[in-house]
Amino acid sequence: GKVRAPTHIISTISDDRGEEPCYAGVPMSSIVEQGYGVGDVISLLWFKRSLPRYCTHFIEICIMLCADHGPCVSGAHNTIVTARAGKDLVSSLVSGLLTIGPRFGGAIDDAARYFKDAYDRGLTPYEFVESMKKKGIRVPGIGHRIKRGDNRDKRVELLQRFARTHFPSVKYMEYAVQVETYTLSKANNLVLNVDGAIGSLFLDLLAGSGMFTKPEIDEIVEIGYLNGLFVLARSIGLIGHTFDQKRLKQPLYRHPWEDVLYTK
Ligand code: Q5B
Repeated sequence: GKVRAPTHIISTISDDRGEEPCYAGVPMSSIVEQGYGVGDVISLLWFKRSLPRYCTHFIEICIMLCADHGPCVSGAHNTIVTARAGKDLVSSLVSGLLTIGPRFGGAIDDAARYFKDAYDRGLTPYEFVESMKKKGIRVPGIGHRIKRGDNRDKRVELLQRFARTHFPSVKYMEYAVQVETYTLSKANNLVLNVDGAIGSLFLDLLAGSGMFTKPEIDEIVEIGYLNGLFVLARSIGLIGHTFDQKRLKQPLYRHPWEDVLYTK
């Protein structure tokens, strides 16, 4: 019979060998002609399936509202400094992207992991938060540099409103809100932030849509897909900041001496 030489790469998400590229088996002509959006393309290439419209709409809302948060956040600051050093688009972009991590924008996966574990084990918010404190771990998805209990993050409210209207269940989000109620009783800056809102709501999307088996959900949470949403979204803003600095012909950035505490 036929003997197939062993391959060096296995790929399951896309195929460009035919007349047109296919994403998870869906040809590009269907994607264009049937009016697919970015949320549908993410569903195909990340999750290898078409998701219901409310899910793809939710993904698109996450992308839109994480696209930028002004010039002062870590990522935009790095991108601006890099662009002003005369570097190219890709260098400026990755310089900003490299700041995304556990403190800034990259807490979505850990928020999902910890909220899921705590909810599934039936921990009360008090037990969850205090157990994290004992371990010396900050609760991912909680806390913000400028948002407060009396100045909530509008993005979080928008996500919550959408999910309460369109999702079959928001049990993980409601748990995250209960955690926030407890953390806010400790300090006014310990709000549910955008990472925590997306992390908890994506758990609800995975569990409530009926599109994923339990082992698939566990694998998605374990591998950590969700920081990808912030990385993808914020790239839009970081590219914008690069163009902005170049358009403004901004000179090399040098931080002012007055803003440094020189000490021994
Ligand atoms: N404390 C975000 O901290 C921040 C605590 C906590 C328990 C917590 C912090 C944190 C978890 C990671 C997370 C995503 C570093 C944030 C984002 C995107 C963004 C950004 C933008 C955008 C802020 C003061 C006291 C201390 C701490 C305690 C703080 N957080 N305790 N669990 N989670 N969160 N990141 O203000 O007793 O005085 O020692 O790590 O979810 O990145 O817009 O800027 O779109 O770009 O620096 O929105 O919360 O506060 O470090 O001075 O802490 O609160 O232990 O207690 P801060 P600190 P104590 S969204």
